[in-house]
Amino acid sequence: MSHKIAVMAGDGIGREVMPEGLRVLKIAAERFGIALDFKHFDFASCDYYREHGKMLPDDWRDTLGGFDALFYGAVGWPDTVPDHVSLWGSLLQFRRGFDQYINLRPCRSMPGIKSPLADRQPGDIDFYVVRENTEGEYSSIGGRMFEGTEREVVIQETVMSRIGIDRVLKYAFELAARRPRHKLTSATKSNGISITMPYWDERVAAMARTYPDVTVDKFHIDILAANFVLHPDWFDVVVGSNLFGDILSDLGPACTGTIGVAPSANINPEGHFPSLFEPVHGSAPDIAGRGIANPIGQIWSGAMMLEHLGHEDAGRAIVDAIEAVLAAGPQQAPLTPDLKGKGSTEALGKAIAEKLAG
Ligand code: GGG
Repeated sequence: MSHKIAVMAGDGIGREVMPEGLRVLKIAAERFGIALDFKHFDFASCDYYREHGKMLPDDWRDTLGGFDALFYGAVGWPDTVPDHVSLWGSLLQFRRGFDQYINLRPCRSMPGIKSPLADRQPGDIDFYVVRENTEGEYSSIGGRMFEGTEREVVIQETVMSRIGIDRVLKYAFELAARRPRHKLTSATKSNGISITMPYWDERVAAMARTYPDVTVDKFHIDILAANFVLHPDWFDVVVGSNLFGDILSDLGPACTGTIGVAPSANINPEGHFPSLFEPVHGSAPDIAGRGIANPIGQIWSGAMMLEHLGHEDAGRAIVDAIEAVLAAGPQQAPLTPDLKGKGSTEALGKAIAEKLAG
């Protein structure tokens, strides 16, 4: 049976890293006898917006709903479309419309990548950020009053629901229970944000009673961010709200050396809707068009997609190939400049594909 994959490269370096993600997926498909049927779409990009005045066609839900997974690049081209318009018009529509309420973001030291944290060695950092992905601070509920006057006021609500919190906590606890250290850290800020965050803490305490084998700690987001830098080896599964999870899942990979390698999965665990796989990084207009973007975040996201589709062996083989190429170092492998190499996006993608092919 063939897996139907909708491919949307999006904007900026999304268009450069996507071909490498696909190159590696095709090799994995050949090697493991998996049938992948890719269909490309030009929407969810600022070019599409320029032409159509919107990021997505009106029937996007019907168009994409029948796919087994969505493979996305990056969104944002602020010269053309304000960032909040492009993000809300595309990625956030997918997350909400397809109830992808888990954003799973692994953060791991990789061979050959030097962490900017002085005494860290590869292997020290190995955790997951589980980000709530459909509500929280990303509500878009609010507005402006007295616009354009000196009395101008803006307000935006944070929305936290019991169902929304419990389902992401359940996923995070289950993940922690499966991992060797059985450890879960909750990111909060309940001293300053005095209504929603204490409620989050209450739900964590309630859920913890169901998982006696999981050790739970909670940190305020400010000191947690500091501890990501000072003690990244403390963490195993870190769960947080939409905004906190977003910030921590950039900071975590940055502590390993580059966010260019970081993948993510936007998951609808029940499988009622397609899940979406994308690198953590954005469209990076500052380096777009130069062919130097690191394709590993996209390639690793492809590995997560294969695992999600039931092909753990193929996903694992892709990550092994990534690690083998990284381990060779910038003298032997065409690593991109963020990895202290002089290689191009394409050369690095090809090196990983060749390693995978064996
Ligand atoms: N690769 C996905 C992408 O383009 N991300 C840009 C971004 O700003 N994402 C915000 C978010 O994940 O909420």
